[in-house]
Amino acid sequence: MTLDRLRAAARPTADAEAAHHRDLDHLAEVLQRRGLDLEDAVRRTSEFEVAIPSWALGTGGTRFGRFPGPGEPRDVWEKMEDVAAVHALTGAAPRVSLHVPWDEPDDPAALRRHAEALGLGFDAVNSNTFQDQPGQRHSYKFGSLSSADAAVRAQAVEHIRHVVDVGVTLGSKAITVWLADGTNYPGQASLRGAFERVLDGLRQVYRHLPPDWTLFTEHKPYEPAFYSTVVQDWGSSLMLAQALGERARCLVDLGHHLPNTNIELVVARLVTAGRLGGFHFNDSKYGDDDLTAGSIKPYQLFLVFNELVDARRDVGPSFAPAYMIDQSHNLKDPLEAMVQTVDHLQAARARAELVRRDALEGYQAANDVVYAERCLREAFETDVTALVAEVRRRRGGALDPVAAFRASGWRAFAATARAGAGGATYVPPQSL
Ligand SMILES: [Mn+2]
Repeated sequence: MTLDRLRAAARPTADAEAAHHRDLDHLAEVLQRRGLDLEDAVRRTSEFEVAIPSWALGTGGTRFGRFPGPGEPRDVWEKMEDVAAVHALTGAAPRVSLHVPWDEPDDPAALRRHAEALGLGFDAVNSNTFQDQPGQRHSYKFGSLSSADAAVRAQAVEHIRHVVDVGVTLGSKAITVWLADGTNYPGQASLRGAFERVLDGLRQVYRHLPPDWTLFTEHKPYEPAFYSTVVQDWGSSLMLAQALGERARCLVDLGHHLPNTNIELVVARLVTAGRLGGFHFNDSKYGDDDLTAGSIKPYQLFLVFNELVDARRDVGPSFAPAYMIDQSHNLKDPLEAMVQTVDHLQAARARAELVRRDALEGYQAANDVVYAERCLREAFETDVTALVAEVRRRRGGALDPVAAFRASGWRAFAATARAGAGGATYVPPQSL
């Protein structure tokens, strides 16, 4: 599959480019009045990159059904092409977050060469101890690392270590462990015992990590367990990270919180603890909906990025969480959804870069509630369309990446090139 058609579609017409520069000049003037420098904001926003999950390039589904579209990638090799497409259009998605075993390659070294030829690298790899795989000896029905059965726990440790080994060959530097472990009924398991068994299992995984690797623990309050989840909140995740060691960090999945949770506060706490590892970006209305990041609660996404930009300023360049996407695209074309997501994330980052932080500190010191809030609203309400388009333009992407994707005819081309294998090769679960 050629990327040339995307790059050609990404090149703006003379009229579009002229209009873009007029918009950019206007924004520069608006920012100048606030004492902000457009060039500075463009440069800082350009630092943002996000990894694309291998499991969200085909249509997802719910427990009720799945409605795949034409031209979806048939295997992990074609998924790399789709990630390269997202990167070609946005200039901000140069890495893949691979799921094992869903997207485990027969030859990881060959997959790495394939990715590199497409200009891609690998972010955190993801293990799976929440499903039984064909031929698997022991079932995870009653948990994996938390299981009461030592043989089940040993199998789970072995699997996660294997995922690390695959990741080493791919050039990844981190593993994300999300555990479905939990119970549906009071009394089903010891709440303390289950946690201690998980910690013990993660210690065995941690000992297997190469010295330059990081282990991310991902919390989730409920689903599939409906009474108790072992790593149910950021406090449990932090306890694990602190018990394991310096290279264990907490991963925040935006959809893994109960309604109305103040997620930016969770982020701030983890920054203070020095244990913010990374993100799974998505959005939700009710539960772990895995909708497009910024589609439901854009102000929340901005406030999360506000904490990140603030932390970057205080901590310095060593503050570098792993930014990843975790979504399920049930209705949208998965590639359009992914491109739209990267755009939303870049826009949230750009807005956070426009917060006048010195002024905000002054308002906070003076207990000026209204002006402190106005300071954030001013940045949030700024139209950053031209700013983000400029970031993309300088990185070889499109001014309007979704429009460029449609204009390229990629999907119709893929439908022909990828015909005959029955669409996607697996049915991803609604969420993880
Ligand atoms: Mn996740």
